Amino acid sequence: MTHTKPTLYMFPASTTCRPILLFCAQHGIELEHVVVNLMTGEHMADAYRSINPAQRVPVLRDGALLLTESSSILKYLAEKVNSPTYPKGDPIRRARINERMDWFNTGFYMDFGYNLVYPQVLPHIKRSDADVQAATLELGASNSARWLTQLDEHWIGPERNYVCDDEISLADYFGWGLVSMGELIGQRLERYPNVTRWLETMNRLPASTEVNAAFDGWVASLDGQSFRSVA
Ligand SMILES: N[C@@H](CCC(=O)N[C@@H](CS)C(=O)NCC(=O)O)C(=O)O
Repeated sequence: MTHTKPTLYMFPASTTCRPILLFCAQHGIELEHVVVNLMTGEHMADAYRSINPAQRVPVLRDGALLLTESSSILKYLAEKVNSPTYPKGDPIRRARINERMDWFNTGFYMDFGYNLVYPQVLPHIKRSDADVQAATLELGASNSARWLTQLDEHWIGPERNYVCDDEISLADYFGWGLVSMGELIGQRLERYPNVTRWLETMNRLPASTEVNAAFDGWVASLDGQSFRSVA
């Protein structure tokens, strides 16, 4: 444990950085921010490759520790401040939180993020062939419908406030970033009332408006464009 502030290499509007920024703001964790501009390709430069060979944000530097993967960063920070959102001494609740974070990180993010939202809003991820782009979006949209249905009916359901139970957990912070990225493509969520209710709860966290400022600006800049979304 160090006494200097950890440094977060991040892009403020990023899906995987916003959960960390929100978690830290809600827990009073101070970070030094180093902005890596994804829009100008700073993450592809040699200087950044030496920090993260995967050339993605976020990365956390805390003393000798250089940590990639947003899910791992959230867990590390939660451990450090002994947060009840990732409770020590409750292996069953932790297992549940890990399960839902893995679910968001693998199936949901791959389809909703990399096969549906990103190819439409990030030029370097858009497929150069129009047919391949259309097929990618089709796959992303149809698989995302299944993931959103599972989140709505099975993980949250009509009875729970959050994705694991009635207490906020790391899985909620993480999932909030991933699901809310749908705003970039104007994703409507009326068909998923429990997801809608949960997102509203997360968006009421005191720090969420400030954390979302850059993201909201990005959403506003895309207003009026037509995108493929989950039907
Ligand atoms: N598995 C990684 C994924 C990180 C990720 O997808 N980062 C995006 C921003 S939200 C990124 O850096 N994208 C750059 C690119 O794809 O070129 C994590 O969870 O940290």
